[in-house]
Amino acid sequence: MRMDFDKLKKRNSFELQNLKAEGKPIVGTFCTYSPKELIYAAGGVAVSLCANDESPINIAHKELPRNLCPLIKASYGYAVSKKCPYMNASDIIVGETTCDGKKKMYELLANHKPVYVLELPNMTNKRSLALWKDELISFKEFLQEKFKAKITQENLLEAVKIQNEERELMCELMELNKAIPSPIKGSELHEILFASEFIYDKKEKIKTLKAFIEATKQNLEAKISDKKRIIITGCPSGGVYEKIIKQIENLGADVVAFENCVGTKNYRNLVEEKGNLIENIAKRYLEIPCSVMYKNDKRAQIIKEFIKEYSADGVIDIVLSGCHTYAIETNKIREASKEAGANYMSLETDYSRQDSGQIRTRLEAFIELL
Ligand code: BJ8
Repeated sequence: MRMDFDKLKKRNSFELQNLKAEGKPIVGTFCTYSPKELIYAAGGVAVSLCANDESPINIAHKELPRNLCPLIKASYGYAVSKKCPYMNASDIIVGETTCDGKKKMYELLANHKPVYVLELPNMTNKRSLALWKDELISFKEFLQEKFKAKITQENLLEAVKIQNEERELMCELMELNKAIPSPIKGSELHEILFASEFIYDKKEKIKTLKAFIEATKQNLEAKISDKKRIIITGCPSGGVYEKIIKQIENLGADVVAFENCVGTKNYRNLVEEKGNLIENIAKRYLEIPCSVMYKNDKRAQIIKEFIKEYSADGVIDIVLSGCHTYAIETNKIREASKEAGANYMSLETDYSRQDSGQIRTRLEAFIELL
């Protein structure tokens, strides 16, 4: 069944070219805060941009500092080297004022591509919500103007509903791993989550998800398993998949959940379908428990809940080198993990392979301890 996701991903990367040829607006996104509902309501397609390997980082070093987060350098390197097909196909790139590195990268990126930056507030209070709602209204106007589109109550509601349905299914899929033993290997789940970001036909994606969930449910077996169960949290894990996620499995433990933007951060919380839709969209996105927010207490709470719900033995917090906000939150997440009865380890790393041996040794010691 997983093959269906791979096939769909491959086919749809070709389809992106067809969508472009048909005149569909293609909007490149970097972050979970990008309000996809507005893009879809404008008749556009939101595409995730490449940022998950070290190949373009040297090019980025010509303009960006070496000690910057690898995700930002890879994003920029891909953009200037024109090696990201999704970036090349994009009519506009949408960014948000999240961390400082990304903000400054967007300034440089604007020399290569049209960039629209949304001012994401730093807090989640009432005033911040009002600002964010205003930003979304301006973005809506921008999309209408740029793509000669009309965003109506009807097409926005349709976009909200389809995004909600996808979110619910993605959460259902991830939550299957609460079972013991977890039915989906962490590496497989990561690949599905990753691939699903590149499937543009929402209806087909929903169909494939439903079939996958059903097939997995039917194969659930109640067995005794002594495999240690690990939750991944922190920075996005796409660029460190081989040296962390795969390695954990090679060492005989299971990754049961991803509390990051590859996983649950992208899908938790629905947009309320009644009332003022722009305000509801603003509220939903402001709920994302990202470390860039002051104060981001929700993440520690979620970790505690996840440890119980997924019967986890350990939490591994991925900190990409140069990511100060996630690095600062490590103490909070360590405390939360301890409180909920799980062991904790933070792993600071970048996209290079230089520390693979060292990471394997640390993972080995951590898993032995569980
Ligand atoms: S919602 S996690 S995708 S900002 S890792 S670039 S924070 S220095 S990726 Fe992120 Fe949106 Fe938050 Fe998710 Fe900066 Fe940290 Fe690098 Fe980061």
